[in-house]
Amino acid sequence: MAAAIRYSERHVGLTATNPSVATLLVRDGRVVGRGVTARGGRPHAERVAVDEAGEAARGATAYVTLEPCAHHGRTPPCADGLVAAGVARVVSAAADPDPRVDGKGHAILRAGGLTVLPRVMAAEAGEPLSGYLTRHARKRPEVILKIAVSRDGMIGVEGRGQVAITGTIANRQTHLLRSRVEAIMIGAGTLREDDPMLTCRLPGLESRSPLRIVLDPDLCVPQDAQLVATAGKPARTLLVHAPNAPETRRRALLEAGCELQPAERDPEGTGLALPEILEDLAATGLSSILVEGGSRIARSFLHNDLVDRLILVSSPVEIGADGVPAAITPAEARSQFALSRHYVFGADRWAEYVRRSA
Ligand code: AOF
Ligand code: ZN
Repeated sequence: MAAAIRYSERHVGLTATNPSVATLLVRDGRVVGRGVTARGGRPHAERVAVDEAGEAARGATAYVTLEPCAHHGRTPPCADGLVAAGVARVVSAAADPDPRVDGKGHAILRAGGLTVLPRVMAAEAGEPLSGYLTRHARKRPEVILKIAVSRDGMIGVEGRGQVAITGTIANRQTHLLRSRVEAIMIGAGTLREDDPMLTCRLPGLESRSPLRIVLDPDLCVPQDAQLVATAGKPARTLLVHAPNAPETRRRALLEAGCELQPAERDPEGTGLALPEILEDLAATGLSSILVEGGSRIARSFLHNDLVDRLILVSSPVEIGADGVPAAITPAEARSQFALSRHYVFGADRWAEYVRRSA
């Protein structure tokens, strides 16, 4: 199961609206078939593994990181596929909260005469499935908030564009993170300041760039911004705007290849209502978002208690008193979240926190 869970990591971020699941078929101590949910979500992992194993699947044990599906979607149920292939035993990890599955997969397997061993390493399997599980449990995507902080607690300087805070290793780690999420989100302020690309630029992983989302109530993003100029080409660009954003801007941005999504303004009327935006994104099947914006968007997510994972990257660089302070200090992070991982990347420290379970 540990090997199956590692294999399931392969397509995390690439299978929306499905989770990235893996299946290993083992017979006589040898792996005879393996599968991971294909890019785009289909075929499912079990189908791929059974096809690879062919006749060798007969009498094998299937290790699956999520309960096999029971529904006729765009593909026939995986539980039926495992029965038909002659698999003898299924060891499964996480339960599938999708109401079309939710126990019915295991029931089909048992009715087909297979031995079923559920909930083996369920917690570990839940890690690569965390976006999918969060979307079902909270009706919104999993939110990862990443903040790079200088020694004196700043994230940049107003009006100075992108300021280098973290070093090469941490920056590459950020790109790796981008390759594993389904979307990246920033606010219009960061777009104007930094004019970022928000793509994954690790050699070989460029095609894993996620959807780029900008919260831009009045659609004031410049037409020559990189995110607009490259909309749809290396990656999609989605602009979330207030209902009364100017129609001329809407038309120009659609023409440039951007996607648009309306959202209500927040109660103060300065930004957009985050909980509703996330709910709408989840309804389209989006399971994970990396928030890489500035202080304002970070504060909104923290203030609305919408952060599932917080990543604080601390660098030795000094910015000075004209800097923009980070939305959260390491001390506040430690009191509000639980530290889950900690790495040293060159001169930088990369700390990952998770929501304290309520
Ligand atoms: C599996 N194996 O590899 C995955 C599963 O839209 P569909 O027909 O592809 O079904 C989507 C549902 O299938 C999804 O909500 C989840 O319950 C399950 N995902 N199941 O047996 C897989 N990715
Ligand atoms: Zn399936």
